[in-house]
Amino acid sequence: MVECSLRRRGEMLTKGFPRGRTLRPQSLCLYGLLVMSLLIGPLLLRSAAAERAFRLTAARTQVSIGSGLSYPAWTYNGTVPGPLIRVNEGDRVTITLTNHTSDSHGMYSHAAQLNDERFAGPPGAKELTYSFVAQIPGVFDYHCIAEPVLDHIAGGMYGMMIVRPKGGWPSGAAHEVSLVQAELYGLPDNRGVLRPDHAKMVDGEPDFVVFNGQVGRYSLAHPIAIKVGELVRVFFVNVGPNLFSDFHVVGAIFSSVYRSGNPADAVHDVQTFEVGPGDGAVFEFRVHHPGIYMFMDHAMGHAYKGAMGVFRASQ
Ligand SMILES: [Cu+2]
Repeated sequence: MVECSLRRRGEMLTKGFPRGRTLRPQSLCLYGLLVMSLLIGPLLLRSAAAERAFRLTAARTQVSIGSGLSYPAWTYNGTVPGPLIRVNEGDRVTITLTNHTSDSHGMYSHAAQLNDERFAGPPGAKELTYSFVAQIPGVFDYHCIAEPVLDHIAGGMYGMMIVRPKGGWPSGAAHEVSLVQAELYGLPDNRGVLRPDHAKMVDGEPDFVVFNGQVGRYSLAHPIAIKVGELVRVFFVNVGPNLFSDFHVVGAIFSSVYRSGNPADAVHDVQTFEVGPGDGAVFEFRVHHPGIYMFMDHAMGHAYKGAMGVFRASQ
């Protein structure tokens, strides 16, 4: 069928060729393919965006924050942060949240431009679904939007969504790392279990500030391995819920920082960069010598409460 239709197309095209030139059947097929690709190529490019579906489950989970401490978290899929979600610019993204707990929960992706009741669903609903087109590239916060939102974010219902730009990141391939900064409010009891403290949340006075859910997750004993000279790309989100973060790597200067993770909003040769609660950034850098490179929230009180870690660079 395909061959016949191509031959017919080729025969029609021969009428337009100069006198004295003939086309063999193989040539007709090639010209047919060329014309078809010219006609439908743009359509294929436009439809290259994918349908991406993600299913999350809200749960009450006792999670470890390291150092023998734990707390009763609200989670997506049982982890804090929730799962890292990666899509491409232009993708249609469908989020489905299942909630079998007795609490209300929702899921708001900052990458979605929709009216906000879509993200919480009707009271008592056991399943929430919405779709959006990821129109803007970047690194985005997602979090629960059920009231009190402050407690739900501080309770662990947050994560990162990366929307990769069309055509990829301007600097090309890199060693990619994702870091989510968050605060924990409440001191541990004699069993090491944190008791969430709403008053401290309102006052913005956390007891712990963590990367990827744990105090000391990337300590000297558990560094992130990198190579001298390789491009390192850090996807960073500060989910707060209250504190600003001043992200810094000791001994490195960021060759590029993309505000909100969008390459259209880039600054270069930056020592420290502020990321407010509910915002994100992409940081790129290289180190020039082997050894230890600390990364931190340079507001030192935050670092002392846990917002610090270590890259270990080798040749
Ligand atoms: Cu929630």
